[in-house]
Amino acid sequence: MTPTEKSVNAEKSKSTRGASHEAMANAIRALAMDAVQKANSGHPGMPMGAADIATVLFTKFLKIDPRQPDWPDRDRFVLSAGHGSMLLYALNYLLGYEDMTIEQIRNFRQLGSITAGHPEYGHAAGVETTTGPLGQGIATAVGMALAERMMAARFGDEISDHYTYVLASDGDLMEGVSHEAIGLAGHLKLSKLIVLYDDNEITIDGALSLSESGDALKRFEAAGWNAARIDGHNADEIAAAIEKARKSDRPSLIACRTVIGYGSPNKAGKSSSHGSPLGDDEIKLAREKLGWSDEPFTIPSATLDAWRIAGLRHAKDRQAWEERLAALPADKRTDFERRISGDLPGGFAKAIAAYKEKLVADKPKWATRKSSEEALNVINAVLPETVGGSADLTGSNNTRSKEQKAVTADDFSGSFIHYGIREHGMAAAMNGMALHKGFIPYSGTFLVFTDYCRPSIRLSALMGQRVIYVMTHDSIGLGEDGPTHQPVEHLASLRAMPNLHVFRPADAVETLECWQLALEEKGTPSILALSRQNLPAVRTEYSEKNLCARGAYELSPASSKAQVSLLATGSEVEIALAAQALLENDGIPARVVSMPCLDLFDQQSREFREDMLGEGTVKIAIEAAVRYGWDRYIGPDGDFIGMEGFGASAPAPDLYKHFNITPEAAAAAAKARLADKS
Ligand SMILES: Cc1ncc(C[n+]2csc(CCOP(=O)(O)OP(=O)(O)O)c2C)c(N)n1
Repeated sequence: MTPTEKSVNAEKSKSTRGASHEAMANAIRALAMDAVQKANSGHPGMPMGAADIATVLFTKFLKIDPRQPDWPDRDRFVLSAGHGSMLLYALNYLLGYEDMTIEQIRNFRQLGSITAGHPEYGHAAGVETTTGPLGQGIATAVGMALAERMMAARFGDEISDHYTYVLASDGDLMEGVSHEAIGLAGHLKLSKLIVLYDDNEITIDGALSLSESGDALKRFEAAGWNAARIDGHNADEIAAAIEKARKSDRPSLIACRTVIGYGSPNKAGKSSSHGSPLGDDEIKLAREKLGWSDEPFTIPSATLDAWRIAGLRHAKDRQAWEERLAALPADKRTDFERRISGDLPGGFAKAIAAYKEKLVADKPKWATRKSSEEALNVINAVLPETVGGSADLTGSNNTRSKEQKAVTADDFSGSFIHYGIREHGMAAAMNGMALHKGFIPYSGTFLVFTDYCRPSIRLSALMGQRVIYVMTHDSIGLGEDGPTHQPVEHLASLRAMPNLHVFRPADAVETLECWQLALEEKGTPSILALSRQNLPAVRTEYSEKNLCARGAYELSPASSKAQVSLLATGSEVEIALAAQALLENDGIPARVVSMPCLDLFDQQSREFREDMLGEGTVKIAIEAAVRYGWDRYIGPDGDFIGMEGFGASAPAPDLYKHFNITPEAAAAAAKARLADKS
């Protein structure tokens, strides 16, 4: 008999009432069947198949307190297979999370309910991260497990000592990002990361064997994990495997062989139970098979009581933890609490202001990636919560400040992470660190490789997490590496993403101001698009105000009533200033507007925007990237100087000339449009 057949037979003989394991697991199954049926959409198969795993984990191990869902030292549970969201909602209702009422379960997938189709961070308590795009959950969990160890290195094991559990499906493990994630976790020996794999051998198209012949266990083992296979319907085996994994010195994979849609007589073990309601008739049969006689959305009181008692298991642990926190020296405790709240320390603004004064005096001609490095030397000295990193481009991204020590498997006290060439895994891990709380993650790669992190950047934005992406080599200005490395459409496509601030500073002062904005915004991720090439200082006067805060400001006014407004970002601000000089020389008053963040600019009042763009002037935008998105600023009378296609391999000055991104081209365009107008 296979493990599955064994457990299906065992199912018949065990009690399915009261407070038994079977009854508690069946409560999850019943709620999942009923909610999906009522919503007429959703995924019953996964919650039904994984109900035994979840019951053991949540009743015997998971350290949480539903009455204080954000207790910092709680265990994290990540439902990586987010399509099985009803599993998590059912658990949270059964455990007694206050916000997860039976009404919410009834309103599964409906507008305004907290029970969204896939678990969404910030909607319901106990949802640690948004999942649904497969692979993201497991990769995010790596960042959580890393943050846990890093907090322990700073505040002690008595303050940070929790596990990160993941429930992952075949799809999670097939997605490429899982490879990056398990590689990083194995390398850093994140031993408190435990992945429970819902090994049901079924995906949407049918049997997993249609598309997979690999050995998941060997893959994890090769990455430095422990791996075991168990019967995912045998509570004792599940408990023993988790127990063992918790003692391991490496991260652990527990492949739990399960039957998708367990309990459904005609759909169990089949892909038909994956993503559609079972149907009233089949639900009736499943209820009979499971010995479940209660009405839909009704849990027998003995079973519900057993779950609620399980939900209370760790209240004392939480209280004891609070006492330990209170016993910390006052400055340490305050620092911990501040970091968890996400507030910046008092000295931050002052340090930025002092450094800005120095920059204005020094007028350095640095590449903005170098300006960013210098800014980080100041920032990291006053913000102990920043954690830097790079996807193997540390010397190019300039993300490592002077004092930063690398994090290693033996020493988590450092604050710089060598993510390796794992951009996607890096971005997801940063989400995990931000969600965990206690850290502000930032890390770098080339701007062109935002494409390699985009699904995680999207989740940073959707979840409103303060993750800072330091993306250097931001245009053809990178030169000889050529079109594979030269972003052209990236700025436009990133700007299209809601709740993401794309900053493209022009010099050292703007870079510092953009860093300040990125750090001060708790609920929005930022991209800092930075140049490889050196740039002149354009901000030569001190302003206490952060001029980048409204997205755009007039950098250089016209000599008299302006006829032309030159709008530019980053490295092209220099070109705009030179074009202004050419125009002024020819008697055409022109002004330059630096636009380091179009996202912030778009949020300003209409008056501010019209005023800044220069009503009645001919508007010429200059950006070494595609035009997409700029027409809303330049209007029908303006023009755009930038890229029309991919770049080329050559020294940067040659490329700017070749692609006609020059002061002369901008001045000529302005004159031509002025002539059209008159
Ligand atoms: C990145 C991504 N691609 C595709 C999907 C659509 N999708 C949802 S579940 C799934 C696969 C289902 O197989 P499995 O992961 O084994 O889940 P199970 O059938 O066991 O519930 C797919 C392709 C998705 N959610 N995310």
